[in-house]
Amino acid sequence: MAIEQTFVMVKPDGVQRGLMGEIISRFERKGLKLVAARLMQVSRELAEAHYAEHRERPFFSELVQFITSSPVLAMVWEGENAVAVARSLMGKTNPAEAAPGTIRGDFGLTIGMNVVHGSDSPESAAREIQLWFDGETLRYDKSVEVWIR
Ligand code: DAT
Ligand code: MG
Repeated sequence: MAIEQTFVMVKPDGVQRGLMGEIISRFERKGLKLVAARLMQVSRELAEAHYAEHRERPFFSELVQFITSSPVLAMVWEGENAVAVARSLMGKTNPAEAAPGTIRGDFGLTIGMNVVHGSDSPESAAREIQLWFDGETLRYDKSVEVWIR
């Protein structure tokens, strides 16, 4: 296993519903470290680039419309196996199928508004961190890290 970084976003529904603190708290308690964060209004250009792999899917325009409809909280979280760990905290894509105890399982209802995004692989994470943060993250030590290994 290696220290990884992953891109996580609280989507417009999560921000509007006041779930930012709850979601940040879950990643913090898990032991991941926040190394970049920005509350931002997403441009159509950025939304289309972020979801480029879904360009041909029937829900693409709805997805871009949703992500650009209201601010999102874009973040980078770091830690051992961070990509897979973040995905497991989030739960399945469709909140109706996501297990209780996961973010989508606890707070989502439909696939159209599933509260959070997380990179699906280390390669996607690298691409998304470059796209959203120009690859810039903070490097700092937390004394508690010796207890999270
Ligand atoms: P994930 O966000 O879990 O990585 P994905 O990459 O397959 O899932 O899809 C990206 C987003 O697109 C997803 O979070 C919600 C939306 N989406 C996926 N499948 C959909 C569908 N069948 N109908 C509507 N929206 C969908
Ligand atoms: Mg995805």
